[in-house]
Amino acid sequence: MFKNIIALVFAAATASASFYVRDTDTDFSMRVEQAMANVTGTGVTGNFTFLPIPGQTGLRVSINVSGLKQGIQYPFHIHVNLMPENGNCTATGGHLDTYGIKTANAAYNCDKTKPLATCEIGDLAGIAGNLTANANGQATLTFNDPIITFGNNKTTILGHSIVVHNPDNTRLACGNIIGFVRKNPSTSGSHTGSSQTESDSDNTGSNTKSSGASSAAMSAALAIMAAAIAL
Ligand SMILES: [Cu+2]
Repeated sequence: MFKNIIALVFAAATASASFYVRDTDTDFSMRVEQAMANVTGTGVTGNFTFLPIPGQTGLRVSINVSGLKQGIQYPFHIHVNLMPENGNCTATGGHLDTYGIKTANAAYNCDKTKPLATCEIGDLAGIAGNLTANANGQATLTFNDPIITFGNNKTTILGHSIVVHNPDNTRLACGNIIGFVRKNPSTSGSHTGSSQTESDSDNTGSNTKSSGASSAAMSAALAIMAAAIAL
C-alpha cells in the first residue's frame, strides 16, 4: 500500500509538471487513472475528483466546496476552455457540449435517465443536481456521471475546466481539470499498463529526479498523497 502511494505521488508530480491534458493527447489520456480540479473564487475554494467506476462507463465525481451560503442552489459544469493563469472564469467559455445537445433543443432539459440524448456532456449539475451548502458553508456531493470519460475524444473531461455558478448563473469559482497517470509519459515506450507500477519504485524514483517537478506540482502531489492516505 505504501509503495502504491509513493508511486502515485511521484507520477502525479511528473504528470502535472508536464502539461494539461488536451483532447488530442490520446496516448496520455488513455492512461489517466484519476483527474482533479481545484476551483477557486472570491472566498470560495473546492476540489473535484474524478475516478473510474469499476465495471461501468462514466466517472465517479466527488465534490467538496467551501465558502458557500446555506440555502442557495449552485449549478456547476464542465466548461470548454481551460482557465487562464489569471483565474478569469469568463475565459473558460461555454459548457462542454460536444454533441450540440443544447443548440439542437430550443427547450433544453437534461433528463439524467437519457443523458447522451438530452444533456450537454459538461452538465454535471443536470445529472447530479446543484450544490447546496450546510450551515458551515460547505457543500459535498458524490455521484456517478454515466457519460463523461478520460479517454474518448467526444466525452473526455481532460483539457477542460470546472465552473461553479451563482444561482443567477454568474461565475463564482473555476479551475482546470488535470489528469494524473501512474507513469511518466516519456517512458511509455517500455511499459504497458498499470501492473508495472508495483515493481517500478526504482524507475519512478529516477523519473522524479529528471522531471524537474515544480512546487505547484509537488503541492498537487501532496494533495494526492493526502487523498490516498484518507482512503
Ligand atoms: Cu457553467
